[in-house]
Amino acid sequence: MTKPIFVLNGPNLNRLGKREPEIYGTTTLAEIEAMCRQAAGDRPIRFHQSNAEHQLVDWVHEAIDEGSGILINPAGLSFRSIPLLDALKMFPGPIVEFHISNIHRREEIYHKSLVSTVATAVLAGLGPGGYALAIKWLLDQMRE
Ligand code: DHK
Repeated sequence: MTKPIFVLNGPNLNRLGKREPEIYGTTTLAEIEAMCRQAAGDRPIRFHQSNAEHQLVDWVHEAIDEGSGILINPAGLSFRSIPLLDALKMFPGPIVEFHISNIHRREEIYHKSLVSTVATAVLAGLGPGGYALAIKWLLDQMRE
């Protein structure tokens, strides 16, 4: 059984398409999900979004038990969530932290991600299309 890649999205990402299009573009989360599934090919994807910290922690626990890799856009939880950080520390596989925007060019509050201290790789500023690149990278890690 091929273990799935978990693609996890944090608060407010359900509003993509209408949310600050000058920063995040107009691609919707549903369109991003389709891009991820296409990029993954035969590899199963578990694609989730929640505005609730505890739900993201629960999905990381599922990934610990069942997943091969995690692609996570923690959104605003990147910068303050100890529970999410603690859950990610338990994940044995590769983790890609992903941000649509270049958080380092934005307001100071977005510059220091806790998740980056445990992520295998960090992608920021590539826009919504970057999700597919992150999936491809994760697939390569699983072939090695
Ligand atoms: C999305 C968010 O919601 C912000 O809180 C992050 C990230 C940036 C993004 O670029 O995808 O700071």
